[in-house]
Amino acid sequence: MNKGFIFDLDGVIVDTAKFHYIAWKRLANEMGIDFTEEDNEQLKGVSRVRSLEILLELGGIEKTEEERQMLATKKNEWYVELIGGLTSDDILPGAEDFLEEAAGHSIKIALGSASKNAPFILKKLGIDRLFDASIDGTQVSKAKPDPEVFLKGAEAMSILPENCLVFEDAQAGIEAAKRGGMKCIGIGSNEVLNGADLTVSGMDKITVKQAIEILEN
Ligand code: B16
Ligand code: MG
Repeated sequence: MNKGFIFDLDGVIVDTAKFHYIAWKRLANEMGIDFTEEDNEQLKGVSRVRSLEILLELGGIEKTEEERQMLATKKNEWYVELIGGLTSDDILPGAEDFLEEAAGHSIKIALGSASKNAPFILKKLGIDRLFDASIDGTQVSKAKPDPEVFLKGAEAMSILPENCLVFEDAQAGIEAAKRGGMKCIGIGSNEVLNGADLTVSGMDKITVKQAIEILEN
């Protein structure tokens, strides 16, 4: 059967969460909101607009639609500045080798990320060449746990959803994969992530052979 692997970006291939945190914290502090690293956990895998809503809820602050747009743009400008220095050294352990090996097994590879900056990040990391298809936050209207991003990824690779394996670090992403009828590898801690076919702490803790076995069983 033709197989496809679909990768989330932040938390699976690169740790951009730390840069999101710096930019959101700067914005929060400007508005007098206290924003901790623990609060930042709630924003992982969540869209930019929803992240801002969560931040405003934390601070008990209300803003008009126009003000929200302005704030989200401001945060993104800081964030883009921060990720401007990303290089291949920032790829998480094991991710690049895994991608290259999978391609060698004739497995199709897609990106399925909520980030509108995903194409820029892949370019900076120098791994855009390894993807057959890329679905990012600019191409979806429904956020994870809706399966839209992964279903579009499968479609773009011309692979049936049941023959796709998703790699995801956020609980909402695992749910999205399952709702889409796909197998899923959770990247992170077993204590936090539920419902994946297997959870490992990083891309260096799983082999392509193991991944294929999970997909085929
Ligand atoms: P942007 P992923 C997600 O990436 C991040 O985990 C999440 O924290 C962020 O808010 C979201 O992208 C949107 O990012 O502001 O760049 O469009 O995990 O889906 O790859
Ligand atoms: Mg993620």
